Amino acid sequence: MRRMHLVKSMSPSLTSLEVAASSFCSGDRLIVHAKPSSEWWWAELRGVKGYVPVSYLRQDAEEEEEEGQDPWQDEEYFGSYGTLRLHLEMLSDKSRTEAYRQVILSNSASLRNKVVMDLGCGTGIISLFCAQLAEPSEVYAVEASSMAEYTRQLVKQNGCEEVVKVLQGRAEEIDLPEQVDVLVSEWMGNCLLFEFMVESVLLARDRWLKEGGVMWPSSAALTLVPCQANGYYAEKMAFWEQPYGLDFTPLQPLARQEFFTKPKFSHLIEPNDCLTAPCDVLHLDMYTLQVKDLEEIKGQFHFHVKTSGVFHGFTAWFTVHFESLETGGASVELNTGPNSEPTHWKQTLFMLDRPVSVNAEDAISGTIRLHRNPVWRRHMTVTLHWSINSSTGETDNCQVGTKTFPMWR
Ligand code: J7C
Repeated sequence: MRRMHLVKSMSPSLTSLEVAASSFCSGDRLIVHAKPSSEWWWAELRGVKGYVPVSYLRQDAEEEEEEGQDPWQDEEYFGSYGTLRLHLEMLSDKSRTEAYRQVILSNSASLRNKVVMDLGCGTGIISLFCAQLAEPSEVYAVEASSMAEYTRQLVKQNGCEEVVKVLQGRAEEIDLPEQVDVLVSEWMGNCLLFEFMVESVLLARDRWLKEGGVMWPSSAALTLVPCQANGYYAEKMAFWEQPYGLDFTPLQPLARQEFFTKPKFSHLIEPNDCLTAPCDVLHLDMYTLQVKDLEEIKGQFHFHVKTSGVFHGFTAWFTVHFESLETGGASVELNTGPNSEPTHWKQTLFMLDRPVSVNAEDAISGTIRLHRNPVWRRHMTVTLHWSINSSTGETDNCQVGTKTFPMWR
């Protein structure tokens, strides 16, 4: 982790410093890269690295402020789920909500007399489906936000209070009177993991799921495709080429920084804008996945371009699977990709800094790395590394690139 520190007084004589080329002054902000001893830290100032005496440093006010903050930002997070806006968005998403309904319906016989936990139940829709479509003995509907008070009313209003017990609190902190047969949750965020609610699900699994119990979803995959994004590129970048007949291209570096640094959530890619067949780059098994695995997740891809076009970036989406409890029953899938009905997650677009023309049969291969923010636990960065190998076989026609996208910090 890089930490900023302010220098509190003039630098001492630097004779003992390895890099004495740069002295520092009161008020300079150093980036501390490592703290190998309590007296000397390895730091950087204006691009020059060296050891600095700790006694001459004081902590940045900004950092001090950050230290008092909750790395999970729960107040803000659960605050936003205490209002209707997000619940309306989730409930209005038919593909999402119907997928869970279908899971309950197609497993209704097996759910008889089972104990279910619905983690992050929101307005309680999944719990209500359970009570309505199956005959579980108990459904524990766990919700941390203040919406839980209303959820309790909704359960009563719909005559399900005998079966559905609403528990308000963080899933990590609540106590259930018994272990559960089924742990169901709708925890997926943008690009699957953003929000990292999945951590709460894994902790609940380890604490409350019976041996041999069922996880819904049972697995998840992240899919990637190299794509064109002509509309978005024109709107944010090509625009500066000739507005009103004038040359505004000096603003393009700024535009790149402002619009292409972070991924674009809520992108809807047309199937025709996919330059290749998509490829699953990550696969999560909800039975074996561990919290520590979330820190860094890596995947690979190999694509073959179908038809010539402009490679503007990569689009990502996810799919989750729900295994069937019924013998021979088909598993249910919720796919948020361009060949399925659009969901409220839409897709996530990662724009390259510069578009690249590609031809049919060119190969695009590389890696993806999801790196969870070590401080802000609901955030991550996505690093894409790619190389394009031309089908014409020209040796100098291999282009490589790397780009790291913060989501959001
Ligand atoms: N404990 C209880 N409720 C939670 C937790 C948790 N650890 N994490 C998220 N929620 C609730 C949140 O308040 C909201 O109603 C829903 O789960 C989030 C669904 N978000 C999503 N991306 N699927």
